[in-house]
Amino acid sequence: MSGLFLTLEGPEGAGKSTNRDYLARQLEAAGLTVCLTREPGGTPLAERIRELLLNPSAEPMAVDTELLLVFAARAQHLASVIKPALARGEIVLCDRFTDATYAYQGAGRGLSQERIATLEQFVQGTLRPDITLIFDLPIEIGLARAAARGRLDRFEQEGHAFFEAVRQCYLARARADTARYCVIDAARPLSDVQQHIDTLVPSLLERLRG
Ligand code: Z5A
Repeated sequence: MSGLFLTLEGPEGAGKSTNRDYLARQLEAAGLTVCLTREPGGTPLAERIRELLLNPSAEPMAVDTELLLVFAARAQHLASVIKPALARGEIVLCDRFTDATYAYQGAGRGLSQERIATLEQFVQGTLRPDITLIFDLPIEIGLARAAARGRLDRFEQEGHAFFEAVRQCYLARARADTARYCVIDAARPLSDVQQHIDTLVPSLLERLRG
């Protein structure tokens, strides 16, 4: 794989999608080919699984079902989009990936990290993101941003403790591997966040070309 795999993570409303698009524009302006994608989803079949995961339904979804659907979508996404793009030497910018599984299904739903790690190994083999940007902010601010958009999805209907556990899981993962993770203060105004992103671009270019 000759490309670079970069993921964007963080709690609700942290600005991942906004800043993924901003970063893509910076990298494309520098002459790189960018593959923009997201999870759950990223392919027609995986987007159908996303609908199952996000849309509230009358039948409560078992936690193991949720976990397996997340990894089923990921297997499809890896095979159809991520691995081919990396093989072409592109930079893949993915809005959420397996860190979200550790945060939401692990810390949020209470599934063991070992069970998630087993599926991670099964679906991904040795493939891991090269770089993960964590957009961190107090959950009240993120939820207010998400709520301003209107109807809440199945995850956004969870309570404060769920989202705090998600946030703390992301921060703990970042502390455990400072080479891969970069934590960005996403509570600041968008222009400040994007200035921070600008400072990361030269090192991303160096890693891709070097
Ligand atoms: N999920 C899971 O459980 N397990 C997994 O393994 C994976 C995912 C991969 C995906 O939903 C859900 O799937 C997610 C976890 C679960 N949970 N939820 N909900 P999603 O993709 O619809 O939602 P999201 O990933 O949480 O993204 P989001 O809520 O759309 O937020 P965002 O992408 O981080 O933010 P945004 O859309 O860029 O910005 C939100 C608003 O804030 C928007 O109006 C912006 O203009 C504004 N914004 C952004 N930055 C700023 C700043 N700095 N200041 C002020 N306003 C800002």
